[in-house]
Amino acid sequence: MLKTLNELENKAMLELPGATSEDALNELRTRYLGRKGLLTQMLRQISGVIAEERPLFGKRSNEIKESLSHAIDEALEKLKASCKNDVLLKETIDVTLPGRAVRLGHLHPITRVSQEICRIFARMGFNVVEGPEVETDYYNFEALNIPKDHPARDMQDTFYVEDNIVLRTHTSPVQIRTMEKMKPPVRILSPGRVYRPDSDVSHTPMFHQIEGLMVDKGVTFGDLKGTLTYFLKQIFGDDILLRFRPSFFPFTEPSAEVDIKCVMCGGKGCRVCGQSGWLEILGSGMVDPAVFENVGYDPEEVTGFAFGLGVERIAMLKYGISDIRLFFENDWRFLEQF
Ligand code: 2NL
Repeated sequence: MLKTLNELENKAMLELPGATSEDALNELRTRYLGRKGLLTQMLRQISGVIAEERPLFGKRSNEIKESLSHAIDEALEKLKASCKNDVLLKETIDVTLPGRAVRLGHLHPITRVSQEICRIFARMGFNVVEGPEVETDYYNFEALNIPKDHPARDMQDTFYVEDNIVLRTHTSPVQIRTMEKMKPPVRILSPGRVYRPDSDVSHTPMFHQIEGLMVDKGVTFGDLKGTLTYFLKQIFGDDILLRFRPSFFPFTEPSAEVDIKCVMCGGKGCRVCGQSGWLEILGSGMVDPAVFENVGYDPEEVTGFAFGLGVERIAMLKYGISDIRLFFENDWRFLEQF
């Protein structure tokens, strides 16, 4: 019987190196040491062992149980340690590798130019105000002295939402609303989206406009010229040549359009300036007394100047872009150049 016991131990120890997984080791333990295991079964046969050998048989059984159990525990420990090692090796990070650069975005060129314009006027004390893009007929036309039969009010030139509701065609309504709310002096700038049913290389149905307004006692046409000259030199450079050309707007009297010497051809005449050598940059004028009456200002007491410009047009001339639609396609190859 003792011989069988020793053979069982040898067999188990020989099997041990072959059990290379946690499951296999647990299976081995159950098969030998479990309640119905081989060693347990042998112990049950102790009655068949001659009385003199029984103590030794019992002692050996316990020794085998101890040593086998210990050997399996050890193998399990080793297995766990090597698994952990495998994971660590697999998940090793090479901290010396160069990092992956994050592609940085930036503001849209129209936003940049708009902010640049606002900053120039902010330095002269103009405050930025905003207002609704859907307007009433009154704020968009009537208050600005634009007569009922004016072509700008046609269905062809204005997006009508309802009978008396339009998408604003300029940001002047913001100035009207501001004047209604506050007394002079007023020095404001109103940037924003405006809408007109136009579409070609230099027109999109939505574009960005900035209007400015200054009202106080004693504001003159000289103030208008000085302010706009300073602005245009800041935007296009000190060497720019400009001219004030008489014009007409229903909301200003007198009115003037401001041109700069063509930045493309230097005044020789080219496609961009239509061979004239000059580029129209903005419209301006002294606020018409009728507009002051509409907002409750006394035209005998205060005067003011106003102007309006298209942001896309300024950006096109500043960067030499010939198709306005590029600003709205948002093609990365175009945008990343700014
Ligand atoms: C243009 C240039 C302009 C104004 C806008 C204005 C606003 C008020 C009163 C008087 Cl509240 N004027 N804005 C003035 C002159 C020109 O825009 O080319 N518009 C068609």
